[in-house]
Amino acid sequence: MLTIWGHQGSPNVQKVIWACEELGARYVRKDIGGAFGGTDTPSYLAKNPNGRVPTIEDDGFALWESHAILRYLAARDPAKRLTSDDWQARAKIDQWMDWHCAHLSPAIRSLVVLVVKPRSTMPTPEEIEAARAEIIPLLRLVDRELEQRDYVAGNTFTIADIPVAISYNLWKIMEPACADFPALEAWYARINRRVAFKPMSGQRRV
Ligand SMILES: N[C@@H](CCC(=O)N[C@@H](CS)C(=O)NCC(=O)O)C(=O)O
Repeated sequence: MLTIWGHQGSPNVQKVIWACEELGARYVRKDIGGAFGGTDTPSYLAKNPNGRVPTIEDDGFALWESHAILRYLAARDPAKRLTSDDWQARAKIDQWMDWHCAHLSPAIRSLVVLVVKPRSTMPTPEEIEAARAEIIPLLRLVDRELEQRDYVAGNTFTIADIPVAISYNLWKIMEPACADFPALEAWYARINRRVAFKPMSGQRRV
């Protein structure tokens, strides 16, 4: 039985829950991190010395970093439903997951920090605009790519769609009126039809 360590308000934990649900993997989830605390205990740090969530444990094998976990879950699935055996197709999946980590995720996080996370001072309109200006070209890039295919890394749903959808969901929570990305919106409608995504799209905590 797989254990997921991490509270479900965390976007990085949501990625892992979503992949498990897609794969029908049996798991238990243990609340830790955020308001639950507990990530600084010796027993948790022994599993994840980075002291963040998520971490998974699979028959005594501990793994952290949400994208490493997604790759692990996809590789462990005998039918490889969320990845590919073709090395070039898999490289494309990796490319988008790395792009998400390096570019989209930090840009979205800058806006989350300004408009969602509790702060002692109000963000200025200039700060918000600067954060939006980092995000919009990245979303436009994905929008252009999705004009050419149905999913982020190809014509089937893969683990590359998961982080991008979790980030786009956050963007839509923060910017409900901004829907200037037709191909991205069409993809997001396809994503929303996935039963495993429904609980994630309802998440309002960040
Ligand atoms: N790169 C890591 C980031 C992990 C991370 O920063 N997780 C956040 C939650 S989204 C965290 O642990 N924050 C501290 C906490 O929730 O206690 C990953 O993708 O797993």
